[in-house]
Amino acid sequence: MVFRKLNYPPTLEILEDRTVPATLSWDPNPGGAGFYLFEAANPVENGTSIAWTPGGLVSIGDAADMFTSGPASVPAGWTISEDLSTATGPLHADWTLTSFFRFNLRDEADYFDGSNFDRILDVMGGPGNDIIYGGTANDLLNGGFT
Ligand SMILES: [Ca+2]
Repeated sequence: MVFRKLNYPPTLEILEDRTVPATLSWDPNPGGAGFYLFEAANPVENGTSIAWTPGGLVSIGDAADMFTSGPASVPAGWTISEDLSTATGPLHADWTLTSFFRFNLRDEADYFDGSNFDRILDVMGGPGNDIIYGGTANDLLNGGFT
């Protein structure tokens, strides 16, 4: 075995932050009801809420799980607040009575409040000691699994 001396000093390369911000997207779900999908980042203790704005738009807030700004993180027609904590927009043009909002909160002890919302919620808490409040519609709430 031959060992060679390095011609350069070893260095440590700092990699970019691997935390993926939250995203919101519309899934047309061919053959079924279309739905919005909120995907939380890992590992984040979410404090997520959904409600109507006085102007009739849907507002999804999460101070812990920031949205990135830009067209890739929210559907067309939606906007993100300046502090990146809230996404606001209309129901999709293809929204039906059986359409819903799906939230994947993923790991950690998350908090979700949908108590001021009247459309179907499908909330998956994921691992962690989650607290989930549904709204007035026929929601599907899943406290989590490991
Ligand atoms: Ca969780």
